[in-house]
Amino acid sequence: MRVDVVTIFPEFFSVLDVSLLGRARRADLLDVRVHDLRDWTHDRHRTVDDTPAGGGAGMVMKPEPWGEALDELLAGAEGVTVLVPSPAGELFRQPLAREFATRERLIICCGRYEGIDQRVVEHAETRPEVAEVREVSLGDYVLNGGETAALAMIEAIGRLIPGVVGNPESLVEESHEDGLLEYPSYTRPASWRGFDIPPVLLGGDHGAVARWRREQQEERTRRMRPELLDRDPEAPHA
Ligand code: 6GU
Repeated sequence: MRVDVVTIFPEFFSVLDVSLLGRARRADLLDVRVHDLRDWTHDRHRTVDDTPAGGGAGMVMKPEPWGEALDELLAGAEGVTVLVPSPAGELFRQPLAREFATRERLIICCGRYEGIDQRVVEHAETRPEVAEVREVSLGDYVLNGGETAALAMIEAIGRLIPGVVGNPESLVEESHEDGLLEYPSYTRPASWRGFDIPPVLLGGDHGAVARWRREQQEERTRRMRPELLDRDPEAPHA
């Protein structure tokens, strides 16, 4: 998979050199290319923002540099998914990560300030190289820009690409893969500071372990995230 990131803070993405995703990039499983939006400006100050039409606080990212960035990154491409991180987008959840992990090419447009001129999205939707434009939010809180959200999305998507996570079985028994939260995990020692590993996990009865884990998943989900129990786990926007 190739991922192009357009941002005014390319340094933000240096963390993609480390850990699992760094290894995946060096193994050519994941081709992440980070671009500075200001490279597509033409004025001396490399201006990327302007005041909002209609008035109001803050600044809005100008459409022209974004249009030129997309012109260049889309040249000769087809079937590209354009992601625009935004607190006003659809919620990014595990089913969306799974969907985007099947794509050959992603372009992530990281906005700052009050966001990007909406016509950038509208125009991108008309481009023949673009399969879809998705405005996506991490959750109901506000970040200063799309960069942190883009990193989270790249990690959630990237780890689902075959070969990125060493043991694919570890992808199955995880929070949100079956619509429930994960069961709690333990390792040695059996007793630590007066706290014991639940005895069923040490008894060797695999059926009993599986039943206990399922109960724990349901109990934890009811306690932490009761709204998940009423939802179709395959429905990304339910
Ligand atoms: Cl994707 N962007 C911003 N700026 N804030 C957010 C977000 C995205 N998701 C949650 N908060």
